[in-house]
Amino acid sequence: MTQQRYTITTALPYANGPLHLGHVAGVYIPADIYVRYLRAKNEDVIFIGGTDEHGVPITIKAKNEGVTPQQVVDKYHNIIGDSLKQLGITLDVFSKTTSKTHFETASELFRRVADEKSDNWALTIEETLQYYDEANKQFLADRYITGTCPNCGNEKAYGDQCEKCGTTLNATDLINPKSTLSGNVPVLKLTRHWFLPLNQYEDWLKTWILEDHQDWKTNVYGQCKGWLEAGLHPRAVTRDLDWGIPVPVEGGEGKVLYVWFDAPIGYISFTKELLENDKTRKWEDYWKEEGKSKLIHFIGKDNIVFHCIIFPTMLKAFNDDYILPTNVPANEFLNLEGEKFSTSGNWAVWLHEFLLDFPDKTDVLRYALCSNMPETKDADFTWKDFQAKNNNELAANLGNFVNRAFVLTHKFFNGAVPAYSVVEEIDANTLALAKEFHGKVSESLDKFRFREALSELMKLSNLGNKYLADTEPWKIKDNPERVGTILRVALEIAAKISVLGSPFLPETSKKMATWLGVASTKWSEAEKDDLLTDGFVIATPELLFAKIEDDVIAAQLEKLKASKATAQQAKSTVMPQKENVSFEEFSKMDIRIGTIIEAEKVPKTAKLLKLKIDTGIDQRTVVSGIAEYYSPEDIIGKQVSILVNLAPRNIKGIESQGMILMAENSKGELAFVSPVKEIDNGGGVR
Ligand code: B3M
Ligand code: ZN
Repeated sequence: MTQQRYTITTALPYANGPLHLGHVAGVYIPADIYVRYLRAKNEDVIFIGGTDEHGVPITIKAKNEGVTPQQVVDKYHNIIGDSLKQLGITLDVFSKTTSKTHFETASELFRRVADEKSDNWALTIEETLQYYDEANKQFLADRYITGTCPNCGNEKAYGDQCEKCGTTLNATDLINPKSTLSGNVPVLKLTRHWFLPLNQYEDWLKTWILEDHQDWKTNVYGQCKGWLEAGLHPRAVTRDLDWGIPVPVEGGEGKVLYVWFDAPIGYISFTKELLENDKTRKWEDYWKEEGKSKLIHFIGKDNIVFHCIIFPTMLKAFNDDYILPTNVPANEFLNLEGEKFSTSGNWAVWLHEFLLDFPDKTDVLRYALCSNMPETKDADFTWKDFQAKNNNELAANLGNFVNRAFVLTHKFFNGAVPAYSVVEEIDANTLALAKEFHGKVSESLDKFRFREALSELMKLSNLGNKYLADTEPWKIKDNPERVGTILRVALEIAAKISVLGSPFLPETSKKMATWLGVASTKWSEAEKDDLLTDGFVIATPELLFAKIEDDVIAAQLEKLKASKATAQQAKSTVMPQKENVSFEEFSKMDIRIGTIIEAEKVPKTAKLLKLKIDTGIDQRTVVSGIAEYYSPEDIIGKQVSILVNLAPRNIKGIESQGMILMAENSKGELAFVSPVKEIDNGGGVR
């Protein structure tokens, strides 16, 4: 059979943080299962991945951490790449959009469509009004502007989106816009940008997607339909920003390619890097029509418009015989314990941390995420469910079946694979049923129905368990031929599982194949009834899946809650800066150092202390809400700061003549603001 060629891509995550299980379930697990399946079928596949290293998310992270964007992306590129490798994601290349080849490829393709004199000229130029921060002398990317959402009133909406109600916004939609760089109100200023005129491609896109690709997943097709029916508009493909690939044509000074223009081109650049020194294959085989490669993008739902509408339009506009995606099996989102994953809120299970805590449970994670993949709607990862999947499904079903077949073979035949003798009806039926799973799993995988495919695999294991329960070989006396046939059927089922399970549970499958002496794990082998060799001595069985105890799960839940609490605290510690005051306004406040000479509780109150302070000017009474933090006997003699010209106030019937200054931490606890060396009472604070 001739090989089909495939170009399989995984979304390029921004290199501004590590991967969490949401990324893994939505993109990498399905892509890797699919690729392993294709390779087992002997197809010609390249599997492309890498990190997206441009765009505002990176510059914001750099700014927050006080490092350069390059430092940010280098750090996370490595963390992400290492964790994917450890999870067994078999990418052929894992590159980055800051690579030289990518820089050149993206620049060249931009030039190709931006050159007014060329036949491939496709972009338009428009002058638009954009928010500008006069203090920082720069145009503001949407993420650098916050304001009130016109839809829901959220005061912290961004210039491109309100994260509270989910509405997509234009920066100019925001009420009371503010620059996050200076805090100032930005002004509108003219700027020039290159646009991809999506509207000109609308009719073509409608035919290509709505008519020719009705086979796409309904969630993907539906989103595309929505976009196309709403009508497409020209979309800017350049930005005023100093991090990215510089616009490589005249008039582009100070501007960079929009990150969503350069990032998908990364798939092409990375293919070039992969095949750079390959003697037999060239990158064009996988990207140009003549290679007849099927292009499949694995992504999450928030990237659908970019991969189904914008990138195909770009490929078309390049006018150079590029292939278009055959399918874009995008997934919905995975939630965590009922809430959305949140990087800033630290509500996440990070892949690299999972791998540290459970280094030998990569297959279990793959299983848990695949059986709960957000294929058609959002799904939820819970630690309890992870434990249940391991204990009740992998250990109790699959592990148990394999273990029983192995133990019995060792008990009755010293581990040698028994030959078939008389095949009774139940054996023949079971073998016939088992044979069907090759087709069933394949069919589900061909349709990108990964959950269904995995559940078929588990049904094969059920079949094995049921067969042993029905035939009860351990009860058969004086009929070794009968026991032999039964165990042979059971072992053949295990062998089939090792082949059909290899895309899902690669480590487990490999172990099983080795233990059983399965010579070839090519996909077509699973159609046979005799994958095994008579007399081959199978390995002494080890436990395939160890149970996960309750305390391990409880510890993970604790960790999750604790990290969320830390994130909340970090967020709430720092109050936003108040409005500016003039020096005159500040100087009106008369703050002095004084010494506490008397202190007592204010009766019938929990928080108040009545203090007598020697202010250097006089001795006066001040009521202060500090009783939860200081007891009267401990503070006599302490020096404190006091605002002496605060108008006297009556508190619980006592005239309070001034205010003691207190510092407050994130928990709301108070502490005196005292001089670090003794100052004469009456000394001024300025
Ligand atoms: N970096 C957005 C994301 O991480 C973007 C994907 C690019 S794929 C070419 O979801
Ligand atoms: Zn809103």
